[in-house]
Amino acid sequence: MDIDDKREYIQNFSLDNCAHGNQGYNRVLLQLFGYTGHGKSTFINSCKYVVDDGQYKVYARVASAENKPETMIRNSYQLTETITLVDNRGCVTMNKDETGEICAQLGNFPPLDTEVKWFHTYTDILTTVLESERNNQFTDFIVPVFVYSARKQIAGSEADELKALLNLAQKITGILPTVVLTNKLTVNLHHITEKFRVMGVKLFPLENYTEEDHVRTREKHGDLIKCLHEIIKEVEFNMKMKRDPVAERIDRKRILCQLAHDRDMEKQKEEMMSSFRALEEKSQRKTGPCTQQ
Ligand SMILES: Nc1nc2c(ncn2[C@@H]2O[C@H](COP(=O)(O)OP(=O)(O)OP(=O)(O)O)[C@@H](O)[C@H]2O)c(=O)[nH]1
Ligand SMILES: [Mg+2]
Repeated sequence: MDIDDKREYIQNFSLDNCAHGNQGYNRVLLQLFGYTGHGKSTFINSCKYVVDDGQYKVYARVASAENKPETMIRNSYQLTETITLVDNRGCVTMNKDETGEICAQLGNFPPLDTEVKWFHTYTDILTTVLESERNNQFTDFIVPVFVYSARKQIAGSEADELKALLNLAQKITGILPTVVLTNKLTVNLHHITEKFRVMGVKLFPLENYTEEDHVRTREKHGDLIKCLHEIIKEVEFNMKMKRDPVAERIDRKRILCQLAHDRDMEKQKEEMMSSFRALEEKSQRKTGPCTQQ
């Protein structure tokens, strides 16, 4: 298949034509997630450029620099009649509140096209889950797409953190995340691809088109189309199984609430331990150091 055939496949993909029909799904949601400044919004603009095959346009606002968080609203961008890209809010570090929020976004609970606030408690997550009854988002077939920049190093402990995040994304969506590795024209590429390969994920190194540099190249177009084509082929494969969107939604609610509950218990334990330590230190200061007999 050449680039044009693959583009056509993406453009014409319809859930209705899958092995068992649409099974109650009416849209494929490519859920982009990852750290801030790694190129999620730039990837959206690149995807629109290669699939529409027209002029380069900025659809998703891009940060002026990699270290300036830009996207705060969970915006959606329609790529084809069936496929929509979601620019989820990126996180700066992977703390307990942010992983909870990422899971809520990946589970498709917060409404689209509204501002994302980070969660703090179990009640916050529960509220989002209950409020999600207002929207009809259970009819979306969710595909997690992790966006990571090859310019960033992955230190030893960060690899474990990334793996845990990818596992969590798989748990909540039921689909193995695809990894888009932006900035592939970097000296680190080999080192970083090896780190992801051992995690067993599907990896697509590519160079995004940007506002400053969107001169079409066969390689950039080819990499972007190949990535989208593989993602959609995977959707078609997963649709060969009998699925139930309502049951999947219930499972996601259960997983998210359990996660939020576990996090809250952990935090409470940490708070108790630290106030216990503070009390201990205070009482030691009062009694003074032990005198030797
Ligand atoms: N050269 C090059 N620059 C890129 C690439 N991908 C992203 N950038 C640049 O990296 C910066 C950050 O990109 P964004 O798309 O705003 O990153 P983001 O992940 O959406 O960030 P948040 O919205 O803050 O979460 C921008 O200046 C982009 O132009 C790439 O593949 N190559
Ligand atoms: Mg962004």
